[in-house]
Amino acid sequence: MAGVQWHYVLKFIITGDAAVGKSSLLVRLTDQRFLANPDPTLGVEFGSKLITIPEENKIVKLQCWDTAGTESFRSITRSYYRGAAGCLLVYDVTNRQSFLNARSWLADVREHADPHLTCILVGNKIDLCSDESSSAAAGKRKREVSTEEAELWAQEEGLLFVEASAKSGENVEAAFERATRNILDKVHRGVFDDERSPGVKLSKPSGNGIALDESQPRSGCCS
Ligand SMILES: Nc1nc2c(ncn2[C@@H]2O[C@H](COP(=O)(O)OP(=O)(O)OP(=O)(O)O)[C@@H](O)[C@H]2O)c(=O)[nH]1
Ligand SMILES: [Mg+2]
Repeated sequence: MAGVQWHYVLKFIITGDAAVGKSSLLVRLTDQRFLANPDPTLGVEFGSKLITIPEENKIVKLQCWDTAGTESFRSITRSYYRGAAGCLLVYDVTNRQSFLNARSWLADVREHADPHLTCILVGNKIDLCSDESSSAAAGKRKREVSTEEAELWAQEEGLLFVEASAKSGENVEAAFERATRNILDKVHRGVFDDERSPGVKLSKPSGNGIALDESQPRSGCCS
């Protein structure tokens, strides 16, 4: 893959209630770090990351729009859903209301994003309930959403599902990778394509400034 910057660019959105850890998941993905006191997102934030899908020998650039969970920004953030190929629908496993509210975030996504979008339900903050017996003593919150309940709802809605922690990093990259594999599978089956799907772009042999494999012929107006 020498010389190739990316084979696909995919647009992702990250949505869910305020304070469930959306920005923290994105910072973990892009910078491999955890901010204990991040600022709430005012509108949208952006992050991008190259990931490799080894079995396909492909480099994928994820362009991620991290949206505010605060209700007052909802009409602004909805406008960023358009054309997204992937969505991380995030709730906090220690906050049941954030799981219940995921239904209305999903309804919004389905109304405004590509109908073929791949959505992965992410139960964040599992570090807080890694050891339930000592969590009360340590002043930690207890789990309020079981893995089984969330998994069942995800199945009913046709969502992928994973539990993760932006704090420890557990399953964060894996969540994006699972969604990416699912999107690439849709690309191979023709569900998404470069022409019709604004959130999916394939590298082209010329004209867009992308460095290509040395073995590919180069084109140019003056050669
Ligand atoms: N223990 C723990 N805390 C987390 C985790 N992820 C985020 N937090 C904390 O949860 C709080 C909210 O995190 P944010 O990433 O700002 O949440 P958000 O979903 O982006 O919130 P908005 O931008 O307001 O919608 C912060 O105090 C984070 O440090 C996690 O995996 N574990
Ligand atoms: Mg945020």
